Order: sequence, then structure tokens, then C-alpha cells
Amino acid sequence: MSPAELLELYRQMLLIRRFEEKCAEMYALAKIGGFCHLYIGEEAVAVGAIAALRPDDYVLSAYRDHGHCLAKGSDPKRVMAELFGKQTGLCKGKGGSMHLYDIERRFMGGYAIVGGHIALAAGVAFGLTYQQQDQVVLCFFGEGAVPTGVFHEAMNIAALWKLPVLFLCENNRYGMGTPVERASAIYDIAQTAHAYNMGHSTIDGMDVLAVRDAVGRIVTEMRLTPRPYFLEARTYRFMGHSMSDPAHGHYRTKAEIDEHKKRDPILLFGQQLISRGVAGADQLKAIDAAMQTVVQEAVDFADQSPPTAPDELLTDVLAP
Ligand SMILES: Cc1ncc(C[n+]2csc(CCOP(=O)(O)OP(=O)(O)O)c2C)c(N)n1
Repeated sequence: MSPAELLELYRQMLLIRRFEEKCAEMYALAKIGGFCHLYIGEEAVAVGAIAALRPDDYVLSAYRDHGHCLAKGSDPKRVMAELFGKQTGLCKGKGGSMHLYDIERRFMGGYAIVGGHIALAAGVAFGLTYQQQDQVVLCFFGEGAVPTGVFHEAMNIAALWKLPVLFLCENNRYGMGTPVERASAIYDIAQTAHAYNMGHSTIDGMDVLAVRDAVGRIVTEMRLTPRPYFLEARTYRFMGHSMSDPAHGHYRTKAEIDEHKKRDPILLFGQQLISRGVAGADQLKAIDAAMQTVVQEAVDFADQSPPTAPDELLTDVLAP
């Protein structure tokens, strides 16, 4: 990768980090309502994986979706306005934090039902196969979705029909307050793919380049020979499950979080950029300052935007 491409990965991770720190602030001020799940600590997965895609590839995510949406290129102003419930939001303020959607960027949501969107990802991939397109689908979900029935149905049909979908499990070790060991019969989540005769591997989700390299290789192969793949990225969430939860509660200790923060993906990548001579500390600080400005502009835009009008309630709503 060129120095410019490397710095772009750093810029995107910092954009997500600063954006989400601001979300926490805005949530405390009640400018953002409803559920709000922050992605802080996991940025290397979204940024590394999406950097390996083409702009016309498709991405789906669960409810911890701000990072994926921003990494897919959505405008931070419209994302913040969506969280504020404003007319200028990505979904006219009607989706909110868990239901971001940006059709132009081929970001196909933002879903709150654990595991539900994995079947939708297989459906998008089927659509591509049916239309003989060469795009791929990247589907992010947590390890908490793996023991759901819909995950297994989607894995089976994707393998059977050789659908071009990359199932990317962001294993941050906890589903709300439940450690993976207490929810899954196997700890080595990637092994699940054996049951579906599907290629699989596990990578360090705190290392943005490891994620990008792995996804790059998988997707290149997938375009040549369409078939699904299961990738497990081991990562860690630094915040509570959602904005209404404490960072550790009773299920993990502060010491455990502090230990993982030593492998903060932004810190690690920043050190790598400096040691490889790609950038100096001052340059990295300047990127940080620029991202803080971008985020402040997003907040100002959201603040000044009109609220979603009541008569919007029934538009764009699908009722069977
Ligand atoms: C079908 C369903 N069951 C339960 C819930 C409640 N719930 C919300 S988040 C969550 C934990 C999911 O954990 P994981 O998939 O690992 O994602 P993470 O929050 O760690 O990103 C649960 C059980 C839900 N939203 N949907």
C-alpha cells in the first residue's frame, strides 16, 4: 500500500473513534435518543475490511453500525443527523442509530435483530448471482449471532448455492454481558464453517492491515470463483454494550479492559506508521485535529437541521 493509502486507513479509524466519542457526549445531552451501541475499540475491522472492497460491493451490519456506515463512505453529517432524528439524516431521521442505511454507498443497513440480517446478506448475494454481477457482499455480525438458527440457515444456503458473501464475525468476546464461553459450544468460532464445507480463518481484528490483507485475498478469490467464506476477527469493545450500560458491569473487570486497551487498534497502527517512516507524530496529530473538526461540523449540521416532520411518519414505510 502507498503511504497515502495507509494514512487513509488511519484517518478513517480516527474519524470513527472521534465520531463515536461525540455520540456518547450527544447521548448524555439527550440529543441522541433510543438505543445507541458504540464501536470504539473495533474500528480496525470495519476499516480494514471495507478498504479491501470496491465501492460497488455491498455491506450489511447489525446495530453497532456507525463505523461500518462511515467506512463505506457515508457523509458524517448525514449520519449524525440520522442519530439526532433530523430530516437531513440518511433515513430522514426515521431509522436512528441501529438502522442506518445508505443505498448510494451500497450500505444495506443497520439491523437490530441479532442474526436476522445474515439471511438478508445471503439474499443480496443471491440477487447478484441471479443477475450475473461480480460484486460481493460483506456481512458483519457479532459472535452472539452465531448460535442463532438464522445464521446456520444462511450459512447452509450460501454454501449450497455458492453465493459471493463474506461472513465476517466480529468476535469481541461478549454478547451483552455474556462471555462467548457461556453462549457457544465452541470457542474457536471459525470452526463453525466446517459444518458447511466453507473456507474459514481467524485473524487479529485489532490489526487493520491484517484485516485488509485477509479480506483482500478472500474477496479477490470470491470474484473469480463465487462461494462464501467465514472470517472471524478477534476484537474487543472498550465501551459498555450500549449507551445505557456501564463499561464493565459484573461480567468483566476494569483491569481486563485496560489490558485490551494496550492493543488499541488506532494506537497500534499509529506506532506502525511512525516506525515504518510513513508519518511523523505531528502528522498523525494533524489528522486527529482534522477529524475532530469533521465531527464538530457533523454535530453543527445535525443541530441546525429541522426535525423530521410528523407527516413523514407514514412515507417510505412498507406495510404488508
Ligand atoms: C433475536 C434477538 N435476540 C436478542 C436480542 C437482544 N440482544 C441485543 S444485542 C445482543 C448481544 C449480541 O451480541 P453480539 O452478536 O456478539 O454483538 P455485539 O453486541 O458484541 O457487537 C442481544 C442478545 C436481539 N436484539 N435480537
